[in-house]
Amino acid sequence: MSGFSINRRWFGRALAGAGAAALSACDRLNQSKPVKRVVYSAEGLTRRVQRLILSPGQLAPEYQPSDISPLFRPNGSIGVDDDGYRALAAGGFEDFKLEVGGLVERPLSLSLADLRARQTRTQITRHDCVEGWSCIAKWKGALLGPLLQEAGLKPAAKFIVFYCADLIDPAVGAQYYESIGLSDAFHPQTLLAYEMNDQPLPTAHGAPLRLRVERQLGYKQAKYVMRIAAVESLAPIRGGKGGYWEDSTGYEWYAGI
Ligand SMILES: Nc1nc2c(c(=O)[nH]1)N[C@H]1C(S)=C(S)[C@@H](COP(=O)(O)O)O[C@H]1N2
Ligand SMILES: [Mo]
Repeated sequence: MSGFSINRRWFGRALAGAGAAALSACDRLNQSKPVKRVVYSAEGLTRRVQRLILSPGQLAPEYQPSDISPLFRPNGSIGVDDDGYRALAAGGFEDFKLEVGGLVERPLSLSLADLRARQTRTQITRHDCVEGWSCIAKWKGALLGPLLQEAGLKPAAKFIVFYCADLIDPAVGAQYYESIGLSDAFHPQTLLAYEMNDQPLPTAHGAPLRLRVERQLGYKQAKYVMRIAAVESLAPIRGGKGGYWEDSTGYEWYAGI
């Protein structure tokens, strides 16, 4: 699949073939209430991040509860084959801690209760997989930007990396990972979601925590997120292309839709 690149036209064709139902949901597209500005204090934000926050760019369309897909297709890993993860799941993820580190002033270690106590957002959005299907769901989670501000990004930080619990390729022992730039990280619809359709995030969809980065394709929506790191460069990480699929098949790092 090298040389494979995603563009709108290709994606449109793929959808036309495989996702007619999803497209009709798309056609019914009704913009719900406008996205409220995320509350930031000026403190601890670099100039670069301040600019991103002031002009967040395009918002992803949001949908109505009646648009929610009755069956949201799980894709990629649908669970985690790991004793540590199973123990966390057995305890209802009460002992789960999201680690936020790398190029930050104050590393964080946050339980689900801690995340619920931060700035949260609920949104109904469409997930577009590169394989040509789409589903709509309601997501609730902690906004990523304010968490990064709380941790205090160092000026050198340019990317946020998401490390997942699942071994996507047991043959080579590769865990899933993904990364985004700061404009997506501080976008007002970028969440670490712990609820899907008003229920705790199901196992198949990434329990206990997944990324929702709504202007990007499905493979950027990292599930089973355990650790986040702010970094200056993606080059030293794994295959150097910023994500499992980017490294292994040449999917584009910037999967904007
Ligand atoms: N950790 C992890 N995240 C992942 C994947 C995966 O295999 N492992 N698959 C990706 C792909 S290709 C898609 S389309 C979506 C699927 O999300 P869903 O299972 O909620 O439909 O998750 C993405 N995030
Ligand atoms: Mo996907």
